[in-house]
Amino acid sequence: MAVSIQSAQSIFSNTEIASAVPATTDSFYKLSVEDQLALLWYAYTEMGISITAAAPGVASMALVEGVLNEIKQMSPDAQSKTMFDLASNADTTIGRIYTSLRVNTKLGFWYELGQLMKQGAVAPIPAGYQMSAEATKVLETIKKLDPGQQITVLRNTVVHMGYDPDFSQEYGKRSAPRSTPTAAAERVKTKIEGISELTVLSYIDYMNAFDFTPAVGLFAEEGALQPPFQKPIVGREAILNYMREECIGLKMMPEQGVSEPAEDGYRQVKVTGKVETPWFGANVGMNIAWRFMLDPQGQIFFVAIDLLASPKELLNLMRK
Ligand code: ECH
Repeated sequence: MAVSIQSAQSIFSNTEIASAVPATTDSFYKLSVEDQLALLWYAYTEMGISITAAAPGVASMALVEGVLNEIKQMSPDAQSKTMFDLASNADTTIGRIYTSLRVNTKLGFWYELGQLMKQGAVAPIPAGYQMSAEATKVLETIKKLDPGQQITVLRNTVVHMGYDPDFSQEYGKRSAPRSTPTAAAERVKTKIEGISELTVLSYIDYMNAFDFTPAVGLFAEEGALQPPFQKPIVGREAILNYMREECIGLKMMPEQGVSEPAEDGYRQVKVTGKVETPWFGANVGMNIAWRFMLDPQGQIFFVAIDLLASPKELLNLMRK
């Protein structure tokens, strides 16, 4: 059988991913919108991991200052309704603006709103609000997840708010802004125990320097990148767009890996380690696996990024 993106998806298939994340997200969406907002508030305030106030250079907040000011001027009821509308994907002006924002700006928007709620400048979740038994259960589940999984659930809910008339996860849809890569003198060369493939080492080095053009140059023309819990993003242009949107400020710390020949001159490489997001910095290290399929020319034909079920999985470098 020839190697295809579909067949590559199942390399190292014994990798245990954090399936609690999609499961919890599904049960979250079954709750009423009031419960969803209350749950997010409690999760956010009770999780005990602190968010880095100004994830620098990440959120262009100028874009949302206007909306935040508008919300501040509203009556408390209108403020609560605005949040309700965002969470229920209602077609409103703010919902449309929100949808047009970059992922990190959406996160920044809610971060600011959360601060304003804490200060009392924006209506908080009504004191004494009683969540349903079901919502309490979902909250308890979230509290038991490891921090990397908790912030993934939070992030997913924020990304899906707002009104999108033609909702799609396509990254080719609009182009993301370029960023400034780290200067050559400040870059560090990654070492990964068990890995000597230059493609893999260069991938991590370019990603850590936010130098996305050469990072994408490591992919085969029709290569694919599959983010956690998502479908593969196919083709260099779409991958570049995705990286510009999602990878600014990420710190990748691969630790160990294995590399083995696969069929037709391909090679499969699995690397495990930690990734930090600028929002939580060293407070949250996500346990990650990269499963690469390199083509006979050494280009990245496919790479899946998995959020691992537990730290124990970092040591699972077995084939299959
Ligand atoms: C309040 C109540 C009302 C409702 C809401 C509220 C506010 C919520 C707030 C939430 C903030 C959440 C945040 C979450 C950030 C999460 C970031 C994550 C990043 C993961 C990145 C990974 C990267 C992996 C990758 C690698 C590659 O090699 C290729 C690319 C890529 C409380 C007011 C809503 C404020 C800030 C989880 C795993 C390694 C795939 C990207």
